[in-house]
Amino acid sequence: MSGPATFAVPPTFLGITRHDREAAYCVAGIPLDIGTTNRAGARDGAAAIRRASRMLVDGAHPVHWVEPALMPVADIGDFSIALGDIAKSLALIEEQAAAVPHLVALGGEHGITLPLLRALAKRHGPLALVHFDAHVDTWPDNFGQAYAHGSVFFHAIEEKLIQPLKTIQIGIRSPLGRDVHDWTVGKGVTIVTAEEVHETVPAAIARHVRDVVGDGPVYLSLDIDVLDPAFAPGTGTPEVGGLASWQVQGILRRLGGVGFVGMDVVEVSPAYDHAEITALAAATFAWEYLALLGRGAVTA
Ligand SMILES: [Mn+2]
Repeated sequence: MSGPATFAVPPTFLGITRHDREAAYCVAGIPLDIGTTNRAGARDGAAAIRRASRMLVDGAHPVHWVEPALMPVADIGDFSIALGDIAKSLALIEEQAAAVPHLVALGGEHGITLPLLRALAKRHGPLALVHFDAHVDTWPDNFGQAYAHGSVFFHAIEEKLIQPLKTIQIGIRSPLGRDVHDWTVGKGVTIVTAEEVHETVPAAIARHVRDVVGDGPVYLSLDIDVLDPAFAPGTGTPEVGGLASWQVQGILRRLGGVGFVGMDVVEVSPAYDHAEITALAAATFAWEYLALLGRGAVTA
């Protein structure tokens, strides 16, 4: 083991000192949380995830044998947003995402995913989607606000940014209107409930994911509230009965070769966190994603 002790690495994601947008993978924070429907605070999520990521810099991934911190990854800081203005913030986020080759976005609330998908769909066409969440996020609006964090995938489907037949939602369990559920399933989205995940093993869920997304460009959107509040207390809309950290990790580790073109991890709200439990889970999932893409590559 060489380099600084984990507590002394630079305060970027994985201590990364590269900051240019030409890197193969760019990590950025997106501090938007004004579209949250319950507890706010995800604007501070990226900083907490960066700090917690220090636990992941002192060795290689023990399955993929790659060190994400040594991959061609830049931490490009935080995106600009428009204070208090959702529509203008979404436009700004899309513009900044369009300038990055492969983005790993640290939220922020789930509303940030819509402009990220808009930018990617312009580049790749409609995407397949792997979506971890407690909620379907296909409400047509949230309490009258069309672009709040529970409407992301309603718009993504309506705007043809994603292919519903190649979309899989994992961990779903919140209360929701039957009409919203039926609209989602009617569009062709595959819903895997949290209970279905509990009744099987990560390898089976990973196989299901591969079957649904097929070939071609795939986006990964990971709402940290997919985890049970025991594993992710630091989030705005917690729901009991959720996944354990190891279940999400076990699924992600088995998605090698899937054609991912970007990811986000959203809804980390540090003010409600305890002992960095939530932030460390989020940091670990972004690290798992990078390791998945870098496995087999020579990085040192
Ligand atoms: Mn969500």
